[in-house]
Amino acid sequence: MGKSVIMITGATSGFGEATARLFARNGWKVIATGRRMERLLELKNTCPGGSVHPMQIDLMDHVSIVDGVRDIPDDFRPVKCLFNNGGLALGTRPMPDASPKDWRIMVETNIMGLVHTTQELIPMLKQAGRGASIINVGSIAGRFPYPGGNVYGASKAFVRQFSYELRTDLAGTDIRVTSFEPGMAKTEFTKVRTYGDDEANERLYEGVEPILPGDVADIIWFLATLPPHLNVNSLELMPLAQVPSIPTILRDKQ
Ligand code: NDP
Ligand code: 8X3
Repeated sequence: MGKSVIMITGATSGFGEATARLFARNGWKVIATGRRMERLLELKNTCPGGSVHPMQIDLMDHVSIVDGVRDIPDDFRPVKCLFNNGGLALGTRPMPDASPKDWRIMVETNIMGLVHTTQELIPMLKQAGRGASIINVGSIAGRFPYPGGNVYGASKAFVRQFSYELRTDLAGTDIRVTSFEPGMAKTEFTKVRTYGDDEANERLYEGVEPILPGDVADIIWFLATLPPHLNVNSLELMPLAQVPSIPTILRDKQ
């Protein structure tokens, strides 16, 4: 039997990169995608030989997704696990000051990119048979609102609901679907959200022990290798230091 294959969106950094490295180390083949090809090549060159297929995809560009999937080499088929991880938040300003340009990028990436990638991969996941899975990255921001979360949080609420809808549409197939919803994690996420502010990134994680990319990789491994008759519908993960938020207006009255 050939090696199992995982396709990871957003494998150039953070959760995606750590997951790519873990799966490659453990004998899987990895289709690693993202916009930054130099990082994908670095990943390929530092993982076991032949384990990584780098694929330049912009999740905002449907055609690049279709072309990338079409060009998957035979020895990276069929894909058994799709890790829909690529995504971002842009901006921290509350409505109405937030930027419509940022909203569009978040919706195109976190929602449309994920949906298009999923549709392109379903035939191959069906072919992979028992044990196939789709793991979608939502966020605790899709459940618990916070000031400035607006469109980002809503895009992640979409991911959670879409995962449940997809699971329903795929009933009767071998494909499992999980909505994975992490909280505060130290990656490049906050740097991207603050338009490249390294200091803001460091400040946010000062004095807390956040989730680390390797923690997420371990959880994705657990999900992807569960016995094939099991489906984790959703998995919410926070660092111990973080709690589900309560509205400030109530907290101040306690
Ligand atoms: P990083 O910024 O470290 O990684 C984000 C990844 O997404 C990069 O590989 C980036 O690749 C990719 N990406 C972004 N936009 C696009 C695009 N248009 N096309 C293709 N790839 C894209 O952040 P994380 O690892 O933290 O983020 C991974 C996921 O986890 C995201 O969906 C995020 O919303 C979610 N999340 C993060 C949390 C956190 O606190 N860090 C908590 C909860 C959820 P490239 O730029 O090369 O294209
Ligand atoms: C990222 C988690 O709480 O920083 O999705 O928005 S949070």
